[in-house]
Order: sequence, then C-alpha cells, then structure tokens
Amino acid sequence: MDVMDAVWNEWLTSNLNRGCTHESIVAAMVQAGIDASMARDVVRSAVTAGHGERATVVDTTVNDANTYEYDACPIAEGNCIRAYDRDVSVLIRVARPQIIVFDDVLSGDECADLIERSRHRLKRSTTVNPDNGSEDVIETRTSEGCWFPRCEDALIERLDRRIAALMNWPIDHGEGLQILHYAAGGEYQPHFDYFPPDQEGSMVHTSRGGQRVATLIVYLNDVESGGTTIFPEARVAVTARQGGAVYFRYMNGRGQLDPMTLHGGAPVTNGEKWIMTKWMRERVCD
Ligand code: PD2
Ligand code: ZN
Repeated sequence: MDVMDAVWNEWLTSNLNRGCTHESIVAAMVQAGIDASMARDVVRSAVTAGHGERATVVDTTVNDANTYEYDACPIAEGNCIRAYDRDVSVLIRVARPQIIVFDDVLSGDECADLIERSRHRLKRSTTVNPDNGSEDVIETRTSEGCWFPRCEDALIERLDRRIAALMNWPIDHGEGLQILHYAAGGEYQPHFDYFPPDQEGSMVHTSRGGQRVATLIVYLNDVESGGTTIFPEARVAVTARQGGAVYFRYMNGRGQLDPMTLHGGAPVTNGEKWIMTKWMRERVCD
C-alpha cells in the first residue's frame, strides 16, 4: 500500500464504489504499467481495509446511468453469414458481453499464406503507454507482430472486404490487419482493446478515427495446447482453431464502453500460435 499515492488511492476507491470487478481494476492497473502481482495485492488490501464498502449500498442511480446498455449488434442474424466472397458459419453467440465465435472465416491456404508473408516482418509487440500514448514493450504481452496496411495488395484487400462484410462495419473504419505470433510460453494478459477514456495516452490514439468499437481475432493455426482467448468476466474461453475467429463488441450506439469485454490470450503451453486481428473504429481511420 505504501507505493500508492493519493491519486491512485482515490481512483481505486472510486472504482470499487462504482462496482467494478477486482479483475478489471487489476487489468487497468497493469495496463498503466503496475506489476500484476503488486496490483492484485493492492486491490486485495483495499478490499480488506473496507475501501469500496459503499458499493453495495449507495448510488444505484449513478450506477444505472453508467451501466453499459446492450443495443443491437451489427453482425447479421442466422447460422451462416455471406461475407463478401465466403460463407461463414456461426458457432456461438454470447449476449453479454457481445461475443460471437465463427468457423471458417479464412481458408487453410489463406492462413498459411499470411503466416509465410509475416515471418520476416515480425517485431516484438508493444502496448499503449496510458500516460503519453507511446508504444512500449511490456512483459504482459509476449508476442511478436506486424501490420498489413488496409488493402495493401490483392489478398489483403480481399480479406479486408470479407472482414468488413462479416463485422458489418465500413471497410474504411478498420485499422490495418495485425498478425501476431506467440511462441510456447507467450501470452497477452487481460486488457481492454478500447482506449480507456480516463487515460491521457488514449487521446493520441483516438484523435484520428475515434474509439475502437469491436475486434475480430482470426486464428491462423491450430494450437497444440493453451493459447485460448479468455474473457475472465464472462467466463468464456475460445479455442484457437485454424480459420476460426472470435468477434467481440465493446462500444454501443451511445458511446459507452463495455468492461465485460476484458480479455486476454492465455499462455501457449505447447506449440505456437498465430492470429490476425482487425480493430474497427467509430469513424474513418487512416
Ligand atoms: O491472442 C489472443 O488470443 C488475443 C487475446 C487478447 C489477442 C488480443 N487480445 C489482441 O490482439 O488484442
Ligand atoms: Zn485484445
């Protein structure tokens, strides 16, 4: 507790009082650069000391106003969706948070092609510094990655069009495609894909294109063991299966952000893991 200054203390107490889960508070602290076990200790001590006790008894009106409202998800209904040039099967739909698992978004050849094109471009992955928005290498994200700018060539354009059709969101609201590679032991600890509005560094990233609204993670290989995409708040774990994908949506039409979409990449315990990620924004993104 002695490492916490008054500002952090106040932040922690107000988040506990708002009813945030301990896991999401720890995740936000880790994203801000605090060591994960220290963050867990600090949250545990605050709870034991009675900070946030009011959460259960006061301010239901404030809570109501802040509660994320689940509005209609843009993804088409049905068990099979025509996405530009491909029929994509829907395996699972979760309502709260909004998560959809797909099969067969990419063919085996497309997955293999992307992996081969990426091998020589890979660089250690970074994370947004919450204070100044810079891209920093951190220990909670142990992967390497590279980017393919939107519609860079014929294959990337076809995939961008297919993904935009599947996510039912304009193609020019999408960031480039990111490829990530995790070796055995690699992981991405729980985080939010949106840029937390209360962090100064987020401004750098939302100034063009606005906030991120939804993510599609496509698995490019079968992972021998581990490497599931986990949603600890929703208690959902998605297995990496070549060509399959998981979609989740965290910004509604009112601009609220869904803390239930806390998610991470569990450690790969055997083999390796390759994924491709598409993040969609509120507005045109260049
Ligand atoms: O590799 C994953 O499963 C994963 C998990 C959480 C990837 C991301 N987030 C991401 O690319 O944002
Ligand atoms: Zn993520």
